Amino acid sequence: MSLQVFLNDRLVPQEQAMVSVFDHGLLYGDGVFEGIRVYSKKVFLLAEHVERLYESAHAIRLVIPMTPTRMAEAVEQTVAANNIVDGYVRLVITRGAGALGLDIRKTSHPQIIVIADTISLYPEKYYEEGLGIITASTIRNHPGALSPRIKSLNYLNNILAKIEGTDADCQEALMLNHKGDIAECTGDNIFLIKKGVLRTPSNDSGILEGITRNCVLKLAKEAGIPTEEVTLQRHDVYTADECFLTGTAAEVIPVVSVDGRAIGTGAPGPITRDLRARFQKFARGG
Ligand code: PXG
Repeated sequence: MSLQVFLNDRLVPQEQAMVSVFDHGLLYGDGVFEGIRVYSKKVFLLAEHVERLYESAHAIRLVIPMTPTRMAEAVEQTVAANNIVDGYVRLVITRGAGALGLDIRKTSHPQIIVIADTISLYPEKYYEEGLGIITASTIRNHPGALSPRIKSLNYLNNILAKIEGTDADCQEALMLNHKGDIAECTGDNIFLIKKGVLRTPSNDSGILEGITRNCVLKLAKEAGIPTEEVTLQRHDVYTADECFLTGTAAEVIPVVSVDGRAIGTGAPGPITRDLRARFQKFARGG
C-alpha cells in the first residue's frame, strides 16, 4: 500500500515524494533528522523531538521554514493520514537544492519530509535474554569536528561502527569518545547499574542526548533509584552489575555481554527489568 508522505507543505503519495539530486542533504549529508515512535495512535514525546530537531538545525545554521507548532501538526497529520496505530515517524530536514559546492548561500528551499510507517523491532528474545555487544574501533565524532549532540544526516562513523557490530554478529556496538571514555552505541544510549546506582555517560562524553535516555532517568528518579550522569570507562562497563541500552526503536533493552565478557550474572538484571516495565507502562499509557 502506498504511503502518504508529507513534503514541505502537504501530503503526497510516496511515489511523488522526491528531492533533487542537487539537494545538499544528499550531496553532503547536510541536514538533520528525528526518529519518533507512535504508540496507540499517539506520537510519543513529540514536543521533545521537535525541540531537538530545531536545536540540531540551529546548530548547523539551518533555518527550518516552518514553525515548531506547524511541524508538530504535520507529524500528527501524517500519522493520521496513514492510519498508523503503532509505528514510527522519520522527520528529515535537508538544506535543499543548490550548486555543486559547499556554499549554503547557493542553496534554496530546505526540504521538510515526514514519513510515517510501521516499525521493525528487535525480536522479543533479545528483551528476555539480553544483547551481546562489542566495542567498535570507530570512535564517536570528535565534538570539535561535529558535535554528537546534533542529530545530523552524517551517520557515517556510526554506520562503520554498526558494521563492526554486525560483522561480529552483534545487534549493537559500543562507541568510545576521542578520549577513550564510554560514549554510546550506534543508535542507542548506554546505562550501567553498579551497587544500586544507575549511571550513564554525561552530555560532555560525546553523546546524542537521547530522549529515551532522559525519560528513563526521570522514571528512575521517580522510582527512587539514585542516578548519575558521569564519565565512564570500559572498566566500569566490564565491572557493572547490569547494563542496558535506550533508544526510540529499542526502548529499554538489556545487555548481558560486552566484548565477550559477561556483565553481572550474564542475564538481564532486576533494575533493568523494572525500568523496562516502567518505560513500557509510561509509553503505552498503561
Ligand atoms: N545515540 C544515537 C547516536 C542515536 O542516533 C540515540 C542515541 C537514542 O536517542 P533517542 O532520542 O532515540 O532515545 C540515537 C537515536 C534509526 C533510528 O532508524 C536511530 C535513532 C532513533 C530512531 C531510529 O536508525 N537513533
